[in-house]
Amino acid sequence: MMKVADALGRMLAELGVKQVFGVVGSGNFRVTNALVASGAAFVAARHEAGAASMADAYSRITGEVSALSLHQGCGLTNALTGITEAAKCHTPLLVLAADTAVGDVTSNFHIDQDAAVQAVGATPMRIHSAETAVADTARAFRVAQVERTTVVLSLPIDIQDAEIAYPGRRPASNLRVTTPVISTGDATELGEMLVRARRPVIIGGRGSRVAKHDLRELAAVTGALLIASGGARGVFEGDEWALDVSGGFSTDGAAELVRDADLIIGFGVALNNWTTRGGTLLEKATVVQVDDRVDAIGKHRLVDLGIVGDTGAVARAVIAALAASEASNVGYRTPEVADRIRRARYWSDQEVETVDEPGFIDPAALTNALDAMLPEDRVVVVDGGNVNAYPGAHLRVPDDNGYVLPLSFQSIGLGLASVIGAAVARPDRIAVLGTGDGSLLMGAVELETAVRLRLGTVIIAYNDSAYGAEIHLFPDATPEEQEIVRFPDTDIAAIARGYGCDAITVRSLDDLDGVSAWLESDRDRPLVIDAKITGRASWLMAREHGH
Ligand SMILES: Cc1ncc(C[n+]2csc(CCOP(=O)(O)OP(=O)(O)O)c2C)c(N)n1
Repeated sequence: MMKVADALGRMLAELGVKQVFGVVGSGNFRVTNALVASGAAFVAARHEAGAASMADAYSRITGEVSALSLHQGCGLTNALTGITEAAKCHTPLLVLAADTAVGDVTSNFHIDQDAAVQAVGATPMRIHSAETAVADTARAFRVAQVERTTVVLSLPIDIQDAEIAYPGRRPASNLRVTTPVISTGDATELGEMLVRARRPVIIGGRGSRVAKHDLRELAAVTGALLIASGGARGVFEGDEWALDVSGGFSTDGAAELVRDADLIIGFGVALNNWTTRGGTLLEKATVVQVDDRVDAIGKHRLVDLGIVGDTGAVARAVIAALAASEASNVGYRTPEVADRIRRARYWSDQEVETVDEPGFIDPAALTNALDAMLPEDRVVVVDGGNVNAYPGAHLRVPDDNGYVLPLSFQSIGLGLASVIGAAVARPDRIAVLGTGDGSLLMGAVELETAVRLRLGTVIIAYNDSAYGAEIHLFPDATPEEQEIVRFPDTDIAAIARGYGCDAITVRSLDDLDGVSAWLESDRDRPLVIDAKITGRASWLMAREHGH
């Protein structure tokens, strides 16, 4: 006999949970220790909001279900923003949320956890009794894994404490999942559309990551150009016919090439306002959307043809149909376009007007310089705000495991915890965060976590002593009105050193010598770059808001 909490921890480890993030209180002490005793690694965050974003980033990069362990009630509410972000991004995440004992509605910790979870778009599940707890938990793990959802499994503390026998036959240990496939007729039709097109473009979203090699092959046969959505940046990196990123982060030249397409096929991509620049990139093209979720088709943009199917299976079926008919197409792949792609691919090659203001560094010049200095084998994580375009678009990424954009909820402040999750997921790479001072300070307490984990992570704080986005969104505001979004200059480097980080203050490119020195050090702690930047609107802000 064993306690339910011990059985659940052991079974989740057996099902494949390797990594747990959380903040431990009385309600999740036992289940978390059971996971650790069965081989899972645990990272103690300093705030549940941080733990949630760490788990989210970890699972985005690895594709594995990680666990987020929370105390009942307030542990869950503290984590809700990160849980919302994960749910919106379809991160396969299992939240183990302790809950008050069944019927104990007068406990201080009591809230209606299922209603809270439902409200933010995650999937509420719970263990219902000691007898069903193991099966309930296995089901929750499977739903998170197979449906790619964020499941919050509530664990009432009285049920956790009950005694059960560990089951001999484990649920879900033998699961086969069949993916939807496309008929030969539909594959042939899609193939014909592609070979007829003169300027076809394939946009790959996060759902294209599993199909990236097939999509490169399909694009090669049909003369299509390739480009990633923001969320999937890096997915086609290295292909000579691929542009970097579609939408808000596009260079002008890349946006032009997408806008001139006569056929656009989105694979596993939402085609939202960011990826399509409010739909303007799709206006001239016939648009096809391939996704394994029917509710994704036409959700953000109406499309001419929707195909519900596994992105890889669809790509392979179309390649086979084209091979059978021996059809191929030069399409968009002309020498002139090759030259345009080379010039338009990266932001770091674009002319960007820089501002010369003594004592402050231009954020574009800073980012391009860091891009050249930092090792290419990296994971880039990007926070929100006015400055987000610089790390988001100027720092190059090696592949689709090298980029995390925790902005599905457009919440600022998730960057620091996300970069910690990314660094834990990819200890072989250098993790780099680009964040504003406002965003960083929202979750700065996790600097301690990064130091404790000895993460050699680079944190670029674009410090304009303001919520810059709000200043540039309201250019006609009076100085008095702007006061509510301006702050005194904060010595972020000193704060970071206080937590145990290495830190430098940067006011000019010459100060980046400190980065070179750190790169040559043991890199056993984070480097925080407090970059005092010129406070101007980013090119993205200027384009979107016309100033
Ligand atoms: C949780 C949350 N609160 C408020 C906002 C509104 N908001 C968007 S950008 C921003 C300012 C961000 O400041 P900072 O991180 O310093 O970046 P900057 O805009 O200065 O580049 C705010 C408050 C938000 N998106 N998310």
